Amino acid sequence: TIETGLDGWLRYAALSPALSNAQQRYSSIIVLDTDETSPVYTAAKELQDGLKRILGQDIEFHFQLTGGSSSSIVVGTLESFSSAGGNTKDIPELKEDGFWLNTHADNNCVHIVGQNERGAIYGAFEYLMRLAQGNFDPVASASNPSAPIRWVNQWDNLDGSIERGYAGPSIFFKDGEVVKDMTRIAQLARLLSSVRINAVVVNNVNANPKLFSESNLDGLHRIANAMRPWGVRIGISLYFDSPKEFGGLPTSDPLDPAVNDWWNDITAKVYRKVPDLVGYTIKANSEGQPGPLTYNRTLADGANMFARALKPHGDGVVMYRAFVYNHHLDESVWKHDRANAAVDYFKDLDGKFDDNVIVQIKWGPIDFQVREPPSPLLANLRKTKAAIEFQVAQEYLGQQSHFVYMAPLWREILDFDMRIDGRSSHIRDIVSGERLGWNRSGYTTVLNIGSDSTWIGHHLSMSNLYAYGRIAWDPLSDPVSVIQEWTRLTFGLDKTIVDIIAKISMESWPTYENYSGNLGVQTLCDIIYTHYGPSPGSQDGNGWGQWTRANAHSIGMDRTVATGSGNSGQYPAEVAARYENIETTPDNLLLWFHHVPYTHRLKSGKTVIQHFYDAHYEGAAHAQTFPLEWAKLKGLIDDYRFEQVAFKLQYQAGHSIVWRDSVNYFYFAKCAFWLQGCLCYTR
Ligand code: GCW
Repeated sequence: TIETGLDGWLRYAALSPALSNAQQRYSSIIVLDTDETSPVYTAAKELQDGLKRILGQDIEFHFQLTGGSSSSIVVGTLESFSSAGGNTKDIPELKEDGFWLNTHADNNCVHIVGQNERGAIYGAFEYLMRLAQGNFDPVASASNPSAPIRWVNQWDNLDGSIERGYAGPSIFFKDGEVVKDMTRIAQLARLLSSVRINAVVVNNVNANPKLFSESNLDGLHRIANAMRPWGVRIGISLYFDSPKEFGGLPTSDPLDPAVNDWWNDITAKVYRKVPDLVGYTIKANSEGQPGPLTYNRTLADGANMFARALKPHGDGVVMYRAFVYNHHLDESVWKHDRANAAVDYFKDLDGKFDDNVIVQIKWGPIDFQVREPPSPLLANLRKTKAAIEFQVAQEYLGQQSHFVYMAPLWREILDFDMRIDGRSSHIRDIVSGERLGWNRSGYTTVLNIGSDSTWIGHHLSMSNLYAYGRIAWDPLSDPVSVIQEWTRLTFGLDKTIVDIIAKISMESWPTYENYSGNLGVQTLCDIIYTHYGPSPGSQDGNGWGQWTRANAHSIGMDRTVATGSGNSGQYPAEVAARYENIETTPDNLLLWFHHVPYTHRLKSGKTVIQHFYDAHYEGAAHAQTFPLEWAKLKGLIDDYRFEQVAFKLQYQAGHSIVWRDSVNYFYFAKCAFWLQGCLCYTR
């Protein structure tokens, strides 16, 4: 059979006889739930299927735990396990979604016990994924999530297109409607569940109110039903002006009682179809979207309106996006700075949001660039809870035509210490809720799964989805171990495969940064529309505010308090001081925070312009090694995926040269005359 990629990392490839014979034979799977739609039942079916594929064992189901059950795999929730007489005394405290896995329980049994149903399925996947890697080491331990919110956001449009999607049409929508066939949706839920992602927001944040049509509400019901057995809940993105444009009201003013009634009614309708809706995601007053500011109300007024509509129905939350900024900024004003927007808009509203509102903050102040400092808003909300937004979609990182493994980038952000009030404040501890005592916060990511059999457009890019799940669960997950695990599960256990894929992956981000945009200048791609391919000239001279302020002599955004936009001052004191001072700003963020002559010397001793030239040559040269490394895997993995990845890496190698030459020529042309002048002068 052809390995299409559809199973992702859940291939459950058969272990070699030497390995599988070393493993014990199981007598039965004991599932402590008879409801066939429950994640516990799904977990048991997954165990049955997985053990057949990995170990070649045919194992039957039973529903009762009896004293004599030996060599069984028992799967249940803490509640069902203890009421069936299971021994819970060794199980430490489990948090929501956590699980206990004991592979050497009494009578040669394996115990998989979830704090809830999701925990049970997570535990089952954990066990299967260990076996699939040939790992039979005994384990008796609990695993708990760092944060309760571990979501993904699809940017799917009702017409079936996907904003920033690079893997074919939507699996959720087609021609204005939810699709009929739920096969791919259930398959996606399986993949998400295996990496402990607990919710999907199914439609684009640039939302369409026609999502509320009767047939689409029925469609949401079908999607939720298809995903629920895997423990994955759904949420939806809302269009702020729906009352006006869909409901026929004269206004969408969040303080208008008729508008509130409208949202309350529609929310009740949604809950009738999706009783476990996880919540709403809101993009408002952002990039032309209407929002509360349109009606002279505060962002909190807007968010709270949705929060109150959700409140009577359960634990649903409003994920209110902090991506609010003016996209008609005037670059001629030195102090204008899009990076200031999130703090400017949200800081003073801290504490004014209802308890079930979470502010969803992109990890950097601008927009998923190849390098940014962390968003200062992550250190400016105390009482209002937050979630960090990552982007598995490689919008600015080569759009799945290039491969960039993002776990190291995410770790760098999560490991960053904001020093709130002069105390240790790693971003991972802020978003987990620990640092500021929040009870509901966490992670989300933009995801651009499509109907392509690779799911995401590039087999290797699926590692980013896997890594996202791992990191949201445990932000201390090691990017190298994560890619190694993913590789074993996705391509095979052979050490050469694991070493080569880990090597390419770990080198991919620095390489891309070198040939796309270094020193914190951002990804020098086309800014106006595609966000793909080199176009350094497009950064400036428009209202989007992703500027470099490059002229013939100098380059970079002056974000200092002393002479610039004051952005460095949005960080807590210690961090602010570090970025305010050019000496203590790391070179990789130099042009993010400072405007300097091209002849400015870096800590390496090189000038900025020389670094640009050299880095682009080094980056492009390094990208040439990827297809060569990959070629060593011929015959070690299946031909189908081998060829597809080989093609992509070859393309990337070629395109990196286009990047190199476009960027270098652009800056050479921009400053060559001036530089020549400098040289003559110094001579
Ligand atoms: O990065 C920009 C994207 C838009 C996107 C927006 C957002 C969904 O280019 O395509 O719109 O961010 O995050 O809202």
